[in-house]
Amino acid sequence: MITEQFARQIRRDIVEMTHISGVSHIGSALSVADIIAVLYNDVMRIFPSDPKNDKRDRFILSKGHAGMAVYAALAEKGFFPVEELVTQCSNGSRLSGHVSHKNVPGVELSTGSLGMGLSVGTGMAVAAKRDNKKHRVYVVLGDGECAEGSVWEAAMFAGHNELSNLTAVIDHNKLQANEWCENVISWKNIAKMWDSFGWHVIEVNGHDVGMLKQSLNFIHGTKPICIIAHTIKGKGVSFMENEKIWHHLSPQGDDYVNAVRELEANSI
Ligand SMILES: Cc1ncc(C[n+]2csc(CCOP(=O)(O)OP(=O)(O)O)c2C)c(N)n1
Repeated sequence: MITEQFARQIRRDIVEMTHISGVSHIGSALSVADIIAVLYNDVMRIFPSDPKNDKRDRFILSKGHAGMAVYAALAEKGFFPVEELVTQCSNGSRLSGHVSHKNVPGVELSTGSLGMGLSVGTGMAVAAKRDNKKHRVYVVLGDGECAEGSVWEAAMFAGHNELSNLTAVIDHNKLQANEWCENVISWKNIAKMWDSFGWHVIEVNGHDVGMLKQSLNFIHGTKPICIIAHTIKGKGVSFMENEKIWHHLSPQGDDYVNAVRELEANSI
């Protein structure tokens, strides 16, 4: 499947999951859909029928509330049945609202409490380096999440230890929950901050599949990579784009019908 089509299918699955569960974070998941699509389709080494294969690249969604995007990618790649996606967030389902590794093949780490993923990712990267293993570690963070102090402890550790096998992607949609990031804690210069912590920084359009592919495949000789992906929260469903309310609203009635119509009209 070409990556644009894969991303569209991930978005379609996200709309379905949030519609059926009545639970949301749909804007957050749509925001990161292209990044997840490129990682799983073009970049990471994955083994859907042998998910714990030691050669696999490691992926952590630190903004765990957008877990539907990861569940969709894993199911579409064959880690578990696609039919199971609609159970997400229902009683007894292994697919919880915030992404969980418990009994879910392909998920490395349960997240949801923001600020945790990069610390675990740096641990995985330092372990791989010491054992001379060749896999890479990818961590996706929210921009609001970057206000957590633990992110910067991990960033400093990774820079100091020259973890060149680690890539962090900041889903820079400029929104967090109910407010614009700049009205909560503003980034004077987010790229310079990562650079000053010893990372190689790349800024890209986080919905441009070609640019994402190129930057996610980039490896620096000594530095960890930080990709600042400029994104739009709610991307792909026009009336959800840049609208704070779609952080927590789930699509019902006409909203659901119109979201599906838009995604199917634009399908490749
Ligand atoms: C430690 C912690 N504090 C607060 C929350 C509640 N919360 C869930 S999502 C969110 C906003 C996150 O914003 P951002 O990282 O920018 O992600 P996005 O806008 O893409 O959803 C917050 C504050 C949380 N999950 N964890």
